[in-house]
Amino acid sequence: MAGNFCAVMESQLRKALADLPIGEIRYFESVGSTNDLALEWAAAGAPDFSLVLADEQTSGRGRMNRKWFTPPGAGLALSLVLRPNDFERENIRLMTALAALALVDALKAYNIPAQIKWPNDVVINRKKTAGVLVETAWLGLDVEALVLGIGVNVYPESVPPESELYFPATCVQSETESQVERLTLLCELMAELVSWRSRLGTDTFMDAWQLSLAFCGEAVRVYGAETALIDGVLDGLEPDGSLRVVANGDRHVVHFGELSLRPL
Ligand code: BT5
Repeated sequence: MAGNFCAVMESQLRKALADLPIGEIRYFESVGSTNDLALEWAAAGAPDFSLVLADEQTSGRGRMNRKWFTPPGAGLALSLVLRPNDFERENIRLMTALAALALVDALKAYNIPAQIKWPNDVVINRKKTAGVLVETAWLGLDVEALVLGIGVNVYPESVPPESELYFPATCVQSETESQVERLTLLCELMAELVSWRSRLGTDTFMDAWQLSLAFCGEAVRVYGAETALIDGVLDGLEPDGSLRVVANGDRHVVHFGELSLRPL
């Protein structure tokens, strides 16, 4: 497996996460993308809820092959291998929300009112702090594994220069008075992931997602490669997690994976 493996950190992680029902753990000082390693590991039989964590990513990626910036010592870059049950297999579109909701809840420990910028970003005070990238490993026509990639800006060095951003960004440490430790935040995030996974798609899950939605009731612009640009008011979530936007009195339902969103 590629990457610069670090056994000391891996055993620290194992201890810190010992109380959680998770699979195996692999830690690297520097990798291309943790999602790539997790996809390879999934194909090689990684057990459910196995974790790949890296201090630095040299080719971290976002959706549509956009870049995700992960310099050393500054953020969290992790990918989880999930072996989906039947419900999860049929509701892959909820997995991005699972990761986002887990982080929103983990940040409550720091008194941070984080929100979800549909579909895959976590924002604090309207600035992007984290992104989620879910990828799928197929076996024939079946989903063999899901890889849940999560990048979190923890310290200021993790925030890319403004010139490289389409949307303002921040980091967890800049938004709280508390001292943030990456290992502690990781443990809190993992605990929330375990907890929200068991409630995936329930009313509690959908309500929490709706409540965490950023820019609700505000004028937004929704755009996507195959979808006409919509200027309207963000109205909320549909029961299946699609986004509802009202424009000139018409309701538009925007499905997953198609679009981005930004306030006007
Ligand atoms: C995302 O994509 O936000 C998903 C990011 C997922 C990253 C994780 S890290 C662990 C795992 N391994 C990977 O290789 N990826 C996952 P998207 O919505 O397409 O946003 C990408 C855009 O966000 C870029 O085009 C930049 O404009 C901006 N960006 C890049 N790095 C950023 C950062 N650290 N903080 C804020 N914005 C960033």
